Amino acid sequence: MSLTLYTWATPNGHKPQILLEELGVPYEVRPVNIFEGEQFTDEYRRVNPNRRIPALVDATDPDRPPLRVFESGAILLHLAEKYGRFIPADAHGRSTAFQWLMWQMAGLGPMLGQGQHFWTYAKEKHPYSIDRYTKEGERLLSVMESHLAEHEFLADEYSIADIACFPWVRIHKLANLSLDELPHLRRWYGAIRKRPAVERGLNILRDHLTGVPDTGRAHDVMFGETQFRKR
Ligand SMILES: N[C@@H](CCC(=O)N[C@@H](CS)C(=O)NCC(=O)O)C(=O)O
Repeated sequence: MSLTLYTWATPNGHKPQILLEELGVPYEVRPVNIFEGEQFTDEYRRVNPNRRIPALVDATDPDRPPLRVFESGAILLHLAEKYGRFIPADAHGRSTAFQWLMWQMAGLGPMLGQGQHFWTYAKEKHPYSIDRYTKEGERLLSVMESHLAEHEFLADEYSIADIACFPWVRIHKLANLSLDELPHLRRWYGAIRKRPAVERGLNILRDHLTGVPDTGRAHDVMFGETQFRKR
């Protein structure tokens, strides 16, 4: 009876990797090489119908069939609630953590993801797209900056809200963004970065570097025909 995390070394994969290391519970890592198209196997579709990483299979309850959990935000919530940690106990604190978690899932992640795509990975550099996602990325980071000027962490105590946002702030340069003018965000980032569990979480699959290898195949799998044929 175990927890199995299907993941790859990307910001969305780092979120549950960090939380599982913070929790210190036993789990198994199954690498899914998204550059080689392993997310498109029939076996993996049964774990994640959306064919993306991460996904979790929770087979720890002997009285229930294994639960599959997809979407990184849902995985963080599932684990935090299961173990009663890294989620504030009181209603106000929980609501604040949920708000920042939703903000990350709907805003910070998708927008920096697009910024990273157009700035770093797109073969043709498209000024309008780069400008749009750079500006939106700057806006989102400034929202965090203002909040962190008055709060130590996003939801007052270190929580899944911070764990969700941290890996996306970490890759800001790939999205054409800078933290130079954001001292409170840098303070928050530094405090999280030096946590031993964060270091361990980032080291999982570290040799599979964040980023898309610059080969035609990886581009096709991630952004081209393969991506759209495999529904
Ligand atoms: N909203 C999803 C996004 C998952 C996602 O887009 N994962 C990327 C890696 S960061 C992926 O699996 N990409 C593979 C592909 O595009 O085929 C989540 O947070 O879990």
